[in-house]
Amino acid sequence: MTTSDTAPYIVGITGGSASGKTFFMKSLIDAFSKDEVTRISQDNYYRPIHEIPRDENGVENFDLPETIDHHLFAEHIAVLRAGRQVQQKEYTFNNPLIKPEMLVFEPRPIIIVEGIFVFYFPEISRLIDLKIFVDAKEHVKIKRRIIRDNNERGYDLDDVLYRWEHHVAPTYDKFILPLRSEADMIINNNNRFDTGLQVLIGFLKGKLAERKTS
Ligand code: UZR
Ligand code: MG
Repeated sequence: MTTSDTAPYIVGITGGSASGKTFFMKSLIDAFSKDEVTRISQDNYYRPIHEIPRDENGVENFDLPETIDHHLFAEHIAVLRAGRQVQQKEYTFNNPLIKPEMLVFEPRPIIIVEGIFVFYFPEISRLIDLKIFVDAKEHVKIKRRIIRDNNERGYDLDDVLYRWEHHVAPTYDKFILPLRSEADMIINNNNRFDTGLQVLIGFLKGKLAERKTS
């Protein structure tokens, strides 16, 4: 048996903001037992708010690659792949009502890495074994984003629309969409992704079975 037979299998999930990456990832994880999968999200690697660049109107732009501490993110993925645990403080989207927890990521046979820039940073992209792009139409994404940002992240409608036009959409065109062609699999998520999800679950179960017999 070589080391690569037992190294964790790294699945990278990307796609535009509010395309449903996190929900897809959670649905995928639900198909496995706890000791089989670990998820590690780019969200927890945002730099502190005072380091986030501001646009010409003085609004923080969280949609630039430099907002992410990608060296640390890549290092943590590599450590997991090497079979060791990592710890990282939870990112609470600058919501003062939430107290961040210390997250503990265990090395497990499948590691899911998720975020808008996981294909973009070469240091991260080269660690990914299977690349998945979650795709959705613009109007579907913006609707989801309005609902989510209001409910979970505490932004009002004007704020969401401003960020969409000035930050989210330009980033999608510049840094995310051009990498869709690198994906091994595209999951269309305009209303449901069940079939794509089942295909992926079957593939990953096969990978786990191979490990057990090798
Ligand atoms: P997903 N983001 C926030 O809304 N607040 C923060 O403190 C940090 C990030 C947003 C970010 C990006 N842009 O579009 C989105 N803004 O999180 C990425 N504004 O997360 O892929 O789950 O949509
Ligand atoms: Mg998300």
